[in-house]
Formats: sequence, C-alpha cells, structure tokens
Amino acid sequence: MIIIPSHAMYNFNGYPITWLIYGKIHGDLYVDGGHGVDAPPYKEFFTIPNGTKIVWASVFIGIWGGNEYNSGWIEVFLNSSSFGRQEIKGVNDNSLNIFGSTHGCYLVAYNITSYLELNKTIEISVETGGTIDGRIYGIVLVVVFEKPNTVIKFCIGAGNVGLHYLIQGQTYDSFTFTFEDTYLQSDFATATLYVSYLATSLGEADYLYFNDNLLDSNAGDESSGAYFDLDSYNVSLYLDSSNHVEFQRGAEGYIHPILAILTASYKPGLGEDEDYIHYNSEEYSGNSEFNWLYIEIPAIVLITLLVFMFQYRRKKKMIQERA
Ligand SMILES: [Ca+2]
Ligand SMILES: [Ca+2]
Repeated sequence: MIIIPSHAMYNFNGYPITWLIYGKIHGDLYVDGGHGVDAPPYKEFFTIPNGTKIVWASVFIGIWGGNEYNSGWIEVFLNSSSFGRQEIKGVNDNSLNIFGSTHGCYLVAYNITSYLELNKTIEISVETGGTIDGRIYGIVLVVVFEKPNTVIKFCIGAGNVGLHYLIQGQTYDSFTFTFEDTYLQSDFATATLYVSYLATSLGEADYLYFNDNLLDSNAGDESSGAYFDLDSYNVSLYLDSSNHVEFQRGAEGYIHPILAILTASYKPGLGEDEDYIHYNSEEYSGNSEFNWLYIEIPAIVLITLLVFMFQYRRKKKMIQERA
C-alpha cells in the first residue's frame, strides 16, 4: 500500500521531490485534485477516465499539523472503505509514507493502484484527529493508465520540499528537480507540466521555471483553494532532451512543492516502439540530511533569550531604583 521509495523521518527542510515512476506507454495520465484548506471530514470526487488498464495510481494528501510537535492520526477512505488509521508522530514520525517538514506541514501518500477502476467516479475522504491541527490542504490523485491510440512519455516526481525564509541563519530558497528519461522535442505534439504546492500564498510572489524558462511569477497563488495549488502548464515549446523544473520561494515565507509531473504526447504514428515503465523501488538517500538542530534549537534559543531579557529588565529596574 505504501509507495514513496523513502525512509521518511521528520525533516525541517522536507523531502526533495524524487521520481516515483516514468516510462513510455500507449495510454495517458489523469491528474486531478482540490480544494484548499478545510476541516475534516475532507472529501474530493474524482472521475477516472476510460481506458484498458490502470498501471499505477497514488493519492497525495496535504495536512497541517499546527506545529511539528503535535501528534495525531489520519484515516483515508475510498468510497467509505478505510485504508486503516495511521499515526502521525510529529518530529518523531518515521512512517514510510508520511513526509513531515517545517512547522508541521505533512504530505501523506498512498499507492492505491489495485483499488481503482477505470471509467468510475470515486470519493476519497480524509479524517484526522489528535493534537494536530488536522485540517487538509488538498487531495491529489495521479493515475497512469493504458488506452489505445495515444502514446505518452511521462515522469512523476513527488516529495515535500520545505522552502523557507531565514531560520537559524539559513534560508531554503529554491529546489530543482530533473525529470528522468530523454525527449526528442520533434517527436511530441504537446507537453504538459503539472505541479502542486502546499502552504501557498496569493499575496507572496514565487517563481516557477521549466528548463530555465519562467512559467509563472506566482504559481503558488492559491488557485486551487486556500493555501493549495495544483497547476498545469503547456511546456511544448520548452521541451528538451533533458528537462528540469525549478521552484523558487521568492517572497513566500514558506512554500512546499509536492509534485512535479511531466507528460508529453507523441505525434500521430510516433512512439510505436515497445512500451516501458520504470518504478523507483530504491531506498531514498536524501534522509541523511535531516537536521534535528532546526527543530530543537529554536526552543532553546527562545528560552535563553527570555532569561536574558528577564535578567536585563531586573538589572535595569535595580539601576533605576538606585538612581
Ligand atoms: Ca497556481
Ligand atoms: Ca505565491
């Protein structure tokens, strides 16, 4: 059931977007979701297109913890069938499919390939509880499916990148993800980039680049609801042999890119060689970077500052009294 190839541990800077699956298939992608911060039970309806076979499907859920120390649980339902309740443990979280970052911004991912059917409308709903805030940013469903008469090349990347302003003398300003595989621009009729973000702000500019071309100077503009974005861009003209997307924080205090998906449709008659799919099953090495200092030092610094301020005021008062 659990898919993201990672040993997840709470990490202030989050988790780099990494590829989950890429390939070339006679088929298509379905990417949909919504709808901005709201309280549970949080429901989203999805209409899966028609085709011949579901290859891969995952659901991505953004949750607000309130802070990184709160704990609680999440329970996801597909048409009211539960996938089971799962604990969220704040800074102590080590679930493989829970990606906690910054001050309690979580991405939770489930591979639901074997539970979906083509040509059906489904409801995915989420319940949360415990001391976490528990509100949901959004739910995104990504489905790779086979169907005749269309051929695509695609790569799906997911993570929870915690771009942030100056904290402990460090900012985290930009993140670049390079898509797997090579593309010959002249083979493709269209190319689409999907991105999704948590904790976005309409009033704070951020920047999105594809192969160094500026696509948007406020991609995280809450266009899919409060603090949530699921956007698509036509990148046909920018498609190159190697392709990368860059997320720049800009003026956002915090912004969390969670998905980067590239899909390109072959021109009629092209891409008729054998299909292939690669699944990422390797353990994720990015976790060696997790940094407890970020989480623990602010409390120590705050207490020290308060003690100093208290002592300073006492001294000042004593001096004033003497004067
Ligand atoms: Ca947007
Ligand atoms: Ca923004």
